[in-house]
Amino acid sequence: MALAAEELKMLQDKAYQIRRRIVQVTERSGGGHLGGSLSQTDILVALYYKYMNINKDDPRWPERDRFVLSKGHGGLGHGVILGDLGYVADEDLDKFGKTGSIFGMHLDRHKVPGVDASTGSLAHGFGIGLGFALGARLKGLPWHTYIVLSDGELHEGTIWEAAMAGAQFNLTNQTTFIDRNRLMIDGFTEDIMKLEPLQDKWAAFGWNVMRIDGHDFNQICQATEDAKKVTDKPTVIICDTVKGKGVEFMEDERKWHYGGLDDAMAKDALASLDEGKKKRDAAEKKAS
Ligand SMILES: Cc1ncc(C[n+]2csc(CCOP(=O)(O)OP(=O)(O)O)c2C)c(N)n1
Repeated sequence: MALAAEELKMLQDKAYQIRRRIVQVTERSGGGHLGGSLSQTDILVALYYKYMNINKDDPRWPERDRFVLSKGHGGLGHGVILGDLGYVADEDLDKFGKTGSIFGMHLDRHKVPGVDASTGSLAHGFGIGLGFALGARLKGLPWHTYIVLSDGELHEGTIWEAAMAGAQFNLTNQTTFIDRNRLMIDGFTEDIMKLEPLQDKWAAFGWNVMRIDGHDFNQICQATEDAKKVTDKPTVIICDTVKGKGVEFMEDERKWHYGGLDDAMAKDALASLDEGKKKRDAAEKKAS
């Protein structure tokens, strides 16, 4: 499936705007988890702007699709999307992480409208998300649950306990995405604790596994739709991504897991994002 050109451009432009805002919020707030917020952006944009059945005027609408950012430190990027959709005010976002703000580094479902699960202690969000899926099944309700994991989280045993439960209960009314950016806080996953072959591990735990480029909207959307057609196993989509995606000097750099930006660095980061967009627009023009 190839997305229509207009829709593809809408998603790409949205991801560009979200990444710009991630940089701006970080500059204003003093610091944030930039690398992982930038790597997860395209996955979240596809879900929030194409797939999720939600209502910003009624954030707790009982039948809404559920979203769990199990990699809770990506709350910066998640918060920016909630701001863009109108769940939270711009002024609140600009106080991200500050004392008295509704935004801590990890989003709190009791403070930030639109957040279904408070996460941050890695790996626990996965079980919460699978619980939402099981809850929908038991109650006969239609919501679909979307869960986003980081690769670093997969080092936690809790993930694999939950994975077994997901297969046991055949939770096909959820889709799990892994932001496979290969980097953690202190280095590459494969240097610290090997995860590959990751597809084989998930398959052995009874899951339907797909592996895609997590920055290619055609692939993200195709996989999201294919996942819903699978009825005999729960699906996990391993998304190969780049930590710091879009800001050249942050890409694949461990030190940008968390950081602050002064005025000059923020300008450089925005210029890098603008340059990427210019190149993409030029390539699109040439192709059309
Ligand atoms: C249970 C738990 N242990 C440790 C941490 C501290 N911590 C925050 S982020 C992180 C690793 C981040 O790497 P990864 O999970 O791969 O995230 P990404 O690269 O997507 O940002 C760690 C260890 C935590 N939040 N929770």
